[in-house]
Amino acid sequence: MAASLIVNTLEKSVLNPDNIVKRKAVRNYTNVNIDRISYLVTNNSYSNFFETFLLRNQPCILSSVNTEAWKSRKDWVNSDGKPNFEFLRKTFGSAVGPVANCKKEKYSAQPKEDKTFADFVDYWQSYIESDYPESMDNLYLKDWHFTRDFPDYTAYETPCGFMSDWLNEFWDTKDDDDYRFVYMGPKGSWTPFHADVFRSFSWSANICGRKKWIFYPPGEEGNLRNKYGHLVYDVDSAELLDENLYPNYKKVRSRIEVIQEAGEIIYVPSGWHHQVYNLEDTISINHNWMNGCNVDICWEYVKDNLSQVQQEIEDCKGMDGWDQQCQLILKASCGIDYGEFLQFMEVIATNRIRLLQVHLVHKSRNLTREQRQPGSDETPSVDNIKCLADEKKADVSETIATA
Ligand SMILES: O=C(O)CCC(=O)C(=O)O
Ligand SMILES: [Fe+2]
Repeated sequence: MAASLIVNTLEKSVLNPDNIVKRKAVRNYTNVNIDRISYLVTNNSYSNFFETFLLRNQPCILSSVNTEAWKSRKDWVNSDGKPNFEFLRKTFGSAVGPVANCKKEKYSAQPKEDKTFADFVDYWQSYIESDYPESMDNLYLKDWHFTRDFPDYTAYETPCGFMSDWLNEFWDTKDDDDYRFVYMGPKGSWTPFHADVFRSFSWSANICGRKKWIFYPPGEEGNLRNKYGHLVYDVDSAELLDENLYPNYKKVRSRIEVIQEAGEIIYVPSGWHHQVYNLEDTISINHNWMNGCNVDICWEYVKDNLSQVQQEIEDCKGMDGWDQQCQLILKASCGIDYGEFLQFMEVIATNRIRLLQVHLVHKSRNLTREQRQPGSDETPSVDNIKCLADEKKADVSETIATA
């Protein structure tokens, strides 16, 4: 399908510019300061969470009450709050995950290589036993697709506020990827400055250990680029003070630091750039996710990326297959192309239309026979009922709220 047709189809749907304007109106980052990262003791109602944090795109921390029943918080952690290495090695040792070297930088990223989990645990224990020496690498197991590797081990329950997750719902239908991760790293491991994939939301729960998060509200990242337009790798590095290299650094208005304790969950809104340090040996569960509250931000991001790609290869615009080439580069650089984004929207829309149909059939069943419209009492298909059963209650209220 031609790119312009895909854009039209997308923008007439949930990406309708009128709705985007309405959503933008409630996002206000100008008054954010450290005191405004809300702390929620118990997860309040979905609609409250939806209005206050998802729609407004504002961060918050949920207390450890929200994770205390999780199996991972019992099985993976010793009574002294340290990782239970014996249990972890015995149960998950054969799995393979990407391990980053936090003391190295290559092409503005920490170089990564795959390791078995058993090897990673061996390294981690010897690093602790040697008292984290300067001479040893600091290795960080990151973006490990734990749920994909151990689908029957229910390590955690997704908290209610994060359940409307279009991204994982879509990728589960494709059966080849997901955005559910486990991170494990020793004291001193860290994640360089970034915003999340496609500008999705993320949530991150500490199973044990503590993290320090540094946030910059959307827009501030422009002041953290060097004169060549490259985002700073480490927001704590002295190079930012070089006015010649970072001419806009002095314009930064808002930097928010917060410590996340064991058991707490942090919600990272769309497009908020952040840098993260493990202050102790730390294990966390992280999801990336997207829904009607941030899909416009993600779509804008994909569109901006395409424009950049088009500019970069503008000199060969006349060539056959130029559009397709741009889409290929987009997929490689951004993780998704226009065709896949459209497919994503179609799957999500179809699931929600089914939900609404079932909802209407149920509603009509509650009407008296005389009140019913002709044809409104047809039995929902097995497919519809299955879909309703699969969907969380949270999604119904969101569908109605964003429709
Ligand atoms: O915990 C980390 O090291 C990084 C986590 C992160 O960037 C995220 O959850 O978005
Ligand atoms: Fe992140």
